[in-house]
Amino acid sequence: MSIGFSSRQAVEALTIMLRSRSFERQVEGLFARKRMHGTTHLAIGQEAVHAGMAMGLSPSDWIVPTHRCHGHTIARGTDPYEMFSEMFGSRTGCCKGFGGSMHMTDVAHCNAGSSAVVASGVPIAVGIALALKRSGSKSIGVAIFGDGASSRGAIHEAMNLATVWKLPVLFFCENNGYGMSAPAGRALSVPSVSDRGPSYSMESSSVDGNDVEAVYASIREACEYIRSTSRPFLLEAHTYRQCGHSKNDACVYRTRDEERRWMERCPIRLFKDKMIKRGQLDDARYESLKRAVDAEIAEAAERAARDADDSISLDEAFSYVYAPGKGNARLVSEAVRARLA
Ligand SMILES: Cc1ncc(C[n+]2csc(CCOP(=O)(O)OP(=O)(O)O)c2C)c(N)n1
Repeated sequence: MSIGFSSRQAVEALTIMLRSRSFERQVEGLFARKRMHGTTHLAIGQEAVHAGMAMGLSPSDWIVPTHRCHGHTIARGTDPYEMFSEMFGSRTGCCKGFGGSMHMTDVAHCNAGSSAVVASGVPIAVGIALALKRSGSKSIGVAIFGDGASSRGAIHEAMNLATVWKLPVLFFCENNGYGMSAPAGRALSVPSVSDRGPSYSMESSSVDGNDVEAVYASIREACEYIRSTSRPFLLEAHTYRQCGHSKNDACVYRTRDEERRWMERCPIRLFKDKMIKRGQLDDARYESLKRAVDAEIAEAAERAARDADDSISLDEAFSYVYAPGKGNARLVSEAVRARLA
């Protein structure tokens, strides 16, 4: 199924993609200037997946992203200031500065949180789907994972259980061609991750992950199926990360020629050209939209950098982790505190 966005939807999709790209460029700069520390996984080139998914889901569907989570988090509606603050380790971060780049949760936007442990979010999304089903909700759980993660055991257990228990979960594979330096073609037992659907009696399909309208349409179609049958669906989006796996990756495992070919299919450029051709955009409007987005994101980054020294104490952190008045929790917290002292 393919659809053409209305002008309003097209501007929304373009804006989400530009915000995702702009956020990643800011992070790249902050790391390069040694203003931000640790590591980070950027998703430059995967923006059509972020926008197509955010627009295709209902706001009450629960997503569980991966370590490469900034784009999905921003697309879902999380405040970029809270995301930058999270990466600076500040109290104003979306996880009070304790999660960092790879662990961003935002319950208000039905984002159950990402994790550094590859594939660990997939069983969590299945658990969320079980809870939603039992509560009579029409919302679904969305497990986002990469081609590399697709070979981990937890995913196979989760897919099997989701089919056996008929759970409303979307398994969404963001296949960017590589798991770190391992090409998907050498790590997978099947040509495409979606080929695995039938072995779980699960409907599945794949989509061009650099075409935002196609991603949106596939998500809508999959969600309709899941909501009407309470069965899981496996959707695979083929895309490409234009950047390295994490910071300081010289990408020696792939050729410059391959990168060039994918750059020509940059999702933002593809969609911008499509909009211009349809009369939904012109160059001046594009430039002013981009300028506005870049200014908004830069302002959020600057504000977060100014507040960066304001981190919470261990005591305060424990007050969020453990509910007050629970004797055992108190003991655990004392023990952890003693170990860290
Ligand atoms: C359980 C586990 N094994 C290994 C790693 C190291 N690791 C971090 S990212 C990554 C590759 C994941 O590839 P993929 O699932 O395709 O996602 P992508 O990074 O391409 O978005 C690996 C192996 C990890 N974080 N967790």
